[in-house]
Amino acid sequence: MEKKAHVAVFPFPFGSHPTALLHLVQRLAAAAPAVQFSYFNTTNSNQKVFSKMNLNGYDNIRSYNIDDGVPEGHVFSGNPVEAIELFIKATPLNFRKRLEELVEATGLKVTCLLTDAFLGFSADIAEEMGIPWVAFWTAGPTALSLHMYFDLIHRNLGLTGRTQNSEQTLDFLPGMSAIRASDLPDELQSLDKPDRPFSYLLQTMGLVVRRSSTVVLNSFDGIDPLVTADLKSKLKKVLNIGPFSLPPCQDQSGCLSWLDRHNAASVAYISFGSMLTPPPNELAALAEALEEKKVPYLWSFREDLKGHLLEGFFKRTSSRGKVVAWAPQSQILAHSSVGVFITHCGWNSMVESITGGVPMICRPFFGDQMINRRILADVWQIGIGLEGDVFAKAGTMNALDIVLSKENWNKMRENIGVFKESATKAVAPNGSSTENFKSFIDIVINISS
Ligand code: U2F
Repeated sequence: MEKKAHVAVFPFPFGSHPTALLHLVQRLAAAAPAVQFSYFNTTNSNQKVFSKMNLNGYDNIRSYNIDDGVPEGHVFSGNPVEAIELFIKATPLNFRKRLEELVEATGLKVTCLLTDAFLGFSADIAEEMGIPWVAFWTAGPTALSLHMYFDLIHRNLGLTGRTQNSEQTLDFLPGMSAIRASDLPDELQSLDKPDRPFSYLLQTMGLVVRRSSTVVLNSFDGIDPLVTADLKSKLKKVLNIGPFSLPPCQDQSGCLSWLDRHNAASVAYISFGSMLTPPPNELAALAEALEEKKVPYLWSFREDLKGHLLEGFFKRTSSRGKVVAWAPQSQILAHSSVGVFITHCGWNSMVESITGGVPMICRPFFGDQMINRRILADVWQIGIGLEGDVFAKAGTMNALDIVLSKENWNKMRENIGVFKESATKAVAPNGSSTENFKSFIDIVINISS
């Protein structure tokens, strides 16, 4: 019987992770129309990502709903980690069960497992099935490397909590001399037991990712060459296939035409990604700073405006500010009117800012964001952090002054230009990322194993 390539895809259903993976699947499905892609995701997340992306005509992508681990009638406490932990507790059974049902019902064997790298249990599933595990790491190479060096970091720094050894640098690791212990995400700060499921998931991933046949990143060879070379020496195969932007939403609120009416490099674009909102006191401080400096702003603000603490600010400043619930971010960052991006330093946002050539003001919160801030502010010098690492009125006004001053802005633009040039080369025909994507297709559609 002829064997057909069938790729089972497991996303991590939070933040931009599932969209980023579905975007990759879409590109693969376009390049390999004879291959079947089965995308297993929680019902909620499936609804969200499939409504955001136009997959009309992609008959070779099918979605399947899996259990999200939320007990019936469960009332959430408001802590965003709760949904993540419930989901993790339901893994890997939820994925396995649905996958087995599908194979049994269709007789279509799985020939490759393509998953978010967070889902380290995929190593076992792929091994049992005798197929390759291709892991998509949605953040940057330094964060991946830090997870892989988890044991060594703990041995060298003797970490027992965030306050300890905070200024100590990680200069014992290749390409990490600027990173400080305090930049490490919580998941790497202490040796956690399975009672903290997210930390446990990531710590496990750091160990098992070596078993993947390939790790794919939204990065390019010009970024962090030392870290990337080290990753290449430790992993079986590393493919930088970026930079790519996640598909932007429709510009229903007219953000781009609003930007057209502004001077070059004058507007502050503000977004904290797909999961975060700064605490109320920081939101107020940021708003006060923007108002006092009279900086035109475009704010992607996911909260309900009615009765919100900032409702008055948005009304008062409506002649020079625009607030939208979700913005076509990559297009905004490519617009010449945007002078600064006020960001949480999520990896995709950072990549889009580099591609658009926009200097950043950083307010990182968790995960890899502190690492990204350290690199982009201290090493690449394409943005700056905030005094005390939080939004306070004076510090934010100061940061706006620094980034928007002609001399600093030009210098940062020049620094970004170096990355932009290497990014452009990477995705050009015959560029490294273009070639790596071709290898990625070959690996994913190969059915010899
Ligand atoms: C998690 O980050 P997020 O998903 O919160 O943030 P990003 O990686 O920056 O991705 C946000 C994406 O959402 C898009 C934006 C990015 O592609 O263009 N977007 C948009 O289209 N419109 C909007 O109004 C706002 C955003 C995590 F929190 C980070 O620490 C990780 O680095 C990241 C990747 O693993 O995932």
